[in-house]
Amino acid sequence: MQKLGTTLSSFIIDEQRKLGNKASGEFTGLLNDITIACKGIANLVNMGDLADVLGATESENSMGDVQKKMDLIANDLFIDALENNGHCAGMASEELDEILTLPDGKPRGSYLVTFDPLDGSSNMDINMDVGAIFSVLKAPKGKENPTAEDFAKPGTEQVAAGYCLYGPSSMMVLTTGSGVNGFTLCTSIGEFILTHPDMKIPEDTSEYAINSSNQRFWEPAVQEYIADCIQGEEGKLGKRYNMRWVAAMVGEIHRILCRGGVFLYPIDERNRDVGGKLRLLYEGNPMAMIVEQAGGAADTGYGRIMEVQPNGDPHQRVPVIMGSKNEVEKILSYHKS
Ligand code: AFP
Repeated sequence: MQKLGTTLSSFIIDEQRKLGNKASGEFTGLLNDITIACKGIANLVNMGDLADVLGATESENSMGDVQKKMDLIANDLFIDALENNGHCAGMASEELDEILTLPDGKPRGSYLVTFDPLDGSSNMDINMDVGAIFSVLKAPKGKENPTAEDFAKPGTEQVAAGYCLYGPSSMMVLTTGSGVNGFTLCTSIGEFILTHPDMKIPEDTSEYAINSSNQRFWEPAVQEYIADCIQGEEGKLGKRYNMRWVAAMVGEIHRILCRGGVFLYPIDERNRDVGGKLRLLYEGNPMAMIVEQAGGAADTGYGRIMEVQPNGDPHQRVPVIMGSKNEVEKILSYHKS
């Protein structure tokens, strides 16, 4: 008998059942909304110039990044999918200055969603990997319009996190707190199908990812670790390392989930005043939850990312060192010494 495989929605329903959750269907519905947004984005990313979605706009986001056409389209698709079905009560997006509450009259749900709708969007114009990252938090009960304060929860309070990688194939990778599973989009039937069950990051690695052009700004700990990696067999780490840089965090973390590695965007002299480069609520925390759930580690260099107490700014930044557990620990030992 021909089989369709396990679809993302049937997987989520089954997982909720196993956890004994008295499913109202709302959480499943919320993840379904996110999935629909990602399918819409995947379709346009895949069409590229044929859909007239390449290139920049004249606007900038709150961080001063020039917004690409596809940044804004992906952001609209997330909002459209999330604001109509009564599963979500508010959103925070890389592309929105402030928290987004729902228009009057729209049903409010029990969840808050933060997202970077198109991570690595400068890769769009060169037909390279991009992705979406999202995190789900519980909404405060009985509050019509959640505020920034309601989003200011440490990563340990996330109820789900995931990313969708738009690469040679589109893949949704998801955790609801009991492991990490990967689903590949079958474009013929328009469904994400379970292809990578129970993803685990190898504990050891000899592959790292860092933007080396920032070397002169790094702290001594990172300078020393990378110098030792470059020394290879002759250095203190005693083995040859390989370096990869996709320039989209989704791509780096996906590679690490598939074959191990470490990804660093550390605090440095250029970004120290703002606290790092990547954003805590929709990049650092969701990726940290995925990496930890897959057996890896995720740290700022000075503590676990998911334990950073947010300051109420939805665009707060955080230093990131994450990936294979033993290698992250090695990097942390450079910070300690
Ligand atoms: P965009 O989403 O603004 O393209 O940024 C991507 C990103 O936040 C992250 O995904 C990359 O790891 C990092 O920036 C790349 O930054 P640089 O190559 O500029 O150092």
